Amino acid sequence: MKSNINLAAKSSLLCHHIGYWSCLVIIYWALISSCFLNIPKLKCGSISLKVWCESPDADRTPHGDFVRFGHVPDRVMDKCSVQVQYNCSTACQIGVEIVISTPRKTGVIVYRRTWTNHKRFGKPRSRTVPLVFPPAVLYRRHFFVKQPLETCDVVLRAWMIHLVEEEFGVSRAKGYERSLVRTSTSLRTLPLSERTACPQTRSVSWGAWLMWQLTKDTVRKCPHESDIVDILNFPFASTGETFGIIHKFSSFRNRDLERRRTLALKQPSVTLSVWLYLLSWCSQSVCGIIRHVNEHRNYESPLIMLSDTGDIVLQVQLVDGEDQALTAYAALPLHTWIRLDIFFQVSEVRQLYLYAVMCTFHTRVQFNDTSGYFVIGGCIYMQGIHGYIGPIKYYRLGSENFLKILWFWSSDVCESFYGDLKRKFDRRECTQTWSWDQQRRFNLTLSRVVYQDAVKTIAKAEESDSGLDLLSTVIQQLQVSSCWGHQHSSLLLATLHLSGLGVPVDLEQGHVYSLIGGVSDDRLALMHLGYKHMQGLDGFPKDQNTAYGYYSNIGTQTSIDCNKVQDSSQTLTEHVHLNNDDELHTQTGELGDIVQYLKHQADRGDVEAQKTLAGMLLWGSNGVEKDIPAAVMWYTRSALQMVDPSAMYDYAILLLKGTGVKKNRTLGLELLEKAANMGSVEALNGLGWYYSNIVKEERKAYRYFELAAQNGSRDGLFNVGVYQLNGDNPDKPDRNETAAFHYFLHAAQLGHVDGAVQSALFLSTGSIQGVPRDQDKAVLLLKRVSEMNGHLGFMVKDALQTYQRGSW
Ligand SMILES: *[C@@H]1O[C@H](CO)[C@@H](O)[C@H](O)[C@H]1NC(C)=O
Ligand SMILES: *[C@@H]1O[C@H](CO)[C@@H](O)[C@H](O)[C@H]1NC(C)=O
Ligand SMILES: *[C@@H]1O[C@H](CO)[C@@H](O)[C@H](O)[C@H]1NC(C)=O
Ligand SMILES: *[C@@H]1O[C@H](CO)[C@@H](O)[C@H](O)[C@H]1NC(C)=O
Ligand SMILES: *[C@@H]1O[C@H](CO)[C@@H](O)[C@H](O)[C@H]1NC(C)=O
Ligand SMILES: CC(=O)N[C@H]1CO[C@H](CO)[C@@H](O)[C@@H]1O
Repeated sequence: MKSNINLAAKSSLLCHHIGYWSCLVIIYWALISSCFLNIPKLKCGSISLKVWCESPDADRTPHGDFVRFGHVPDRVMDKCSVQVQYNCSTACQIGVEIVISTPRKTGVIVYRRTWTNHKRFGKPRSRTVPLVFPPAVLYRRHFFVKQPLETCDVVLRAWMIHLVEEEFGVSRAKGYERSLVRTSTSLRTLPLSERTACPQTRSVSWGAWLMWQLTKDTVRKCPHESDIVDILNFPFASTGETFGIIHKFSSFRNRDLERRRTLALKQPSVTLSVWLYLLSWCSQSVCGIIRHVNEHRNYESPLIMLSDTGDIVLQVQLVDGEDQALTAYAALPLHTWIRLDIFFQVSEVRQLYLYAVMCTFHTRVQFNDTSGYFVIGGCIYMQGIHGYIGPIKYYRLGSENFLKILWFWSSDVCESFYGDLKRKFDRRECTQTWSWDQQRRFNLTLSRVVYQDAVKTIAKAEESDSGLDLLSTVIQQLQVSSCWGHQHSSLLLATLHLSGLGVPVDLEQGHVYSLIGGVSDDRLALMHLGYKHMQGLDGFPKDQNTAYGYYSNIGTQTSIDCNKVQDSSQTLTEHVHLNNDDELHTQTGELGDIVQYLKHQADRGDVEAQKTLAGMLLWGSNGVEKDIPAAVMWYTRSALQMVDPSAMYDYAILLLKGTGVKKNRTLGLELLEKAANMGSVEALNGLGWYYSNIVKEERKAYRYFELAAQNGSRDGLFNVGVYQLNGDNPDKPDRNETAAFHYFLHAAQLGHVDGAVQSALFLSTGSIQGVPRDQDKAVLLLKRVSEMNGHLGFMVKDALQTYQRGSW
């Protein structure tokens, strides 16, 4: 009813070219699409090597010394070797090392082999070095490996130092740090659960074996913590509105990591890697991809946005409070998966590639990821992109080289899911009509006809022997109509694939169609996605942040829908248990006994019957057709003839809003006052509404709202909350967000839709004093009000009627 806190987007300036902190945006898509052409997985890595890592002179000295790997294993395994090629211009020492990082410790050298070279200088040579990995890295927990190590990162590196006469024989433990040239590569490792047991190499005493058998299933747990965070591991369907995912970072529990992070705040070095699939460029000047809102609710670094020309706009805040922005002119392609890698680092970045932009700032950048929260997609301050976002990886402590990231991703990139998503969107019959602009112009009538036809075919399928064949036709019809942008078709397809009705269960197809439905902002598709993510069903990752992203959208739509009584496509939702005959009995429509009985009683002047009937007619519930004039007639009778306070209130609101009856404020106010005097709590709130919206007397309005709230009116509670939030109460002009939150929460618990949306936002961001973040509670609150959505009610009613006819 009132607007919320507003936060103005900060100004965008062009960057100064006097360096200190720099950032680099790299956009890959040529690279990624080549992966989709079914080039074997490893090729992705090697392509990226060629494209991105050509820096000719970085790994050799002017004298021609170099060290590099020839043949190198791609993963951690027993009994393997690496070939090292090197060229010494003078006496030198070469070393090969394996360095591992575990969730608890980083940079532990577990293997080192060194040798010296005193002859044949200036000629490239090569040596094969056997690699020995500790069993704790190779195998799972077993008799011989009691404490296996979970590794985040295994790096194989080689280095070379020149030997100076007096240094012979001196400890060379610091070889790598002092080296002239060096090289490294990441090795893949298996997670603990996928490793094999260590082969038995010696005999074991019976007693020791028995002890092992007794204790082997006790699992030692240590907190897993990594500086690489999967902010999202499943695409999020972003509708281009102000709804998105809220993510909050906490400090590392691992002291080692936390120390590194706090030290790094002075010289931030972070990397963000985001997958995008755009359906259109931004419809306003900028749309959010990822934004950081700090605890004072100002934008902080970084803000990554998409412009209306498809370019990437990056904004950072400097420590002196100034904001700076730069644009990476990319004109991002639509309808293809793109990966955006954004590096922020202190050191100067030497390489500059096609599609890469570098910018340096004159002073330090303000960066603290534990402050405030991050938004993916839209939030109340700015709309999000239209398309899909995710997966997203965030390297909190930065990533030293691009290669390592590419490596990290290359195994995910070609995974069939994304391939499938791409195939789906790039299918030929879709590409002709799938363009969003065209689609808006396209007449949806046709796809609706196809959909209805498909639904009819389903009904036919159950009666026919060739039912399953018919269903495969249905799937084809639905695919066409989904391509044309018919939302219910996408959802129905998703349901068929996920539940395996008429087709084998196919989760990937189910996911693809669920996401297509979600991005078109369809209420039921959003609710479907939110619910699956909340519960982690059907292969959707369980993730309350994502669930919140969907439910906040549907919650807001529910609040808007609530005010559209006249919309014929919604009705009140009712929970009906199909196994309860009595409940089913009340749902029998106008000709049913209950409704007939109500009509009879209402005619005889029973106020309760009149009000119930009026409610049914106004909303079209209990199988009754919506009939607003008839509803108004019954309300008029109960209010004016029977002098019933709650009917008076309902009728007064219809009069004040002019719903189904001619607007009459005088009569409306008179009825409200009468009803309030007769003890109607709703009427107290209605009076507040009258004074606040119609005659604009805030002091009087607040007093009525407060009275209503004290008497347990959920609307009253919500309205008092709004006054507290905005500081609109003339007697107490200080804003108190904590108090506002508690009013909203109280209203939400009584089923107030806007109260739930507001309190869930505060719970999700954890941004106000005394209200800790609680994403689970936020999702639950929103889920409850979302299920009151009138469109869901319409669907349920339809489904129920079909059920009663005994049809599929
Ligand atoms: C090896 O080093 C020598 C100088 O020490 C240089 O002349 C030669 O070109 C180098 N060889 C290669 C293959 O780089
Ligand atoms: C980062 O933000 C957190 C949370 O607001 C705060 O406690 C911490 O002091 C900040 N660190 C720095 C260095 O500003
Ligand atoms: C679009 O729909 C209208 C009815 O809503 C219909 O009269 C018209 O023929 C349709 N146009 C096309 C191009 O299908
Ligand atoms: C409002 O209702 C009152 C009482 O029924 C009536 O006298 C008055 O004419 C109505 N005003 C309008 C504008 O219809
Ligand atoms: C805000 O409201 C809360 C709870 O109602 C109260 O405890 C707190 O003192 C208020 N703060 C201010 C600044 O008035
Ligand atoms: C209509 C009604 O019930 N009003 C009561 C609301 O609560 C206040 C105090 O809490 C009472 O004084 C009112 O009579």
